[in-house]
Amino acid sequence: MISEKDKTQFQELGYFVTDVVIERDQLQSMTNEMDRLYREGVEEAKTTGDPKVILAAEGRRSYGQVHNRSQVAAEFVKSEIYLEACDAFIGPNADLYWNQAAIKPPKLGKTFSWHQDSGYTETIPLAYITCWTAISNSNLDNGCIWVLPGSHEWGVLEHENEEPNQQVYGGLRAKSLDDSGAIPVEMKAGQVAIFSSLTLHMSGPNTSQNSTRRGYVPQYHVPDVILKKTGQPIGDQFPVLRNGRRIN
Ligand SMILES: O=C(O)CCC(=O)C(=O)O
Repeated sequence: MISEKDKTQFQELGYFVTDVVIERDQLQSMTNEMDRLYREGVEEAKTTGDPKVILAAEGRRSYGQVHNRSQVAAEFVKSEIYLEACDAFIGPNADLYWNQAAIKPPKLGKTFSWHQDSGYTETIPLAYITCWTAISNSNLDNGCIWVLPGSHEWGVLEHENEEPNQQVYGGLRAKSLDDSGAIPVEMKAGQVAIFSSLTLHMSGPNTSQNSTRRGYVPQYHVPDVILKKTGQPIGDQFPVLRNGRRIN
């Protein structure tokens, strides 16, 4: 699934995009799971009776540690494409480091600003991989991701806090960035954008009328990864590959 050309592009530009590599029935199962998480979040918010809390749940972007809430996801994170990517870019031993369902509902889905994943959490060792998977079609209208090719070679940039507002989710954003070389990564359902945790990326708003953008975003790292700031273990630490073989 991953060619020598893909590997070279990953080394040189910090990212590449696969063909459609996820089967249709798997996409449907993951869609169902992501929609369930979204529905559960909204239902829970409704119990508060607070319109602000409900609106926040309706526009919510991210659901973490999906593998703990979905057996389908716990299997899906061991899909062949991910294991191949681990073997190519992490090594024969790899763990799921973090995973999230990244949902952008129509009209409510906002911009997620430029950042490096390593800008959020610096780990030892530093670099890991993100496998941004289009569970539904992802395009400029519904808020696809953008990348800055070559930015994986810029080191960890300084990031600053960004307050949420009507346009952006808020969180951390890379400081003083020239994003003139940015390119949108439009994907069909079943394609995967594989990039380094040092590659700068962002995603735009969902301006569509009725297209929910569903991304599933597993990240992989070496086993026993440490958070630099604390010296403590960090992440899902969910083994997927040992000695080049899938963990069952
Ligand atoms: O899915 C998105 O919109 C962006 C997700 C992302 O960049 C992240 O969580 O680091």
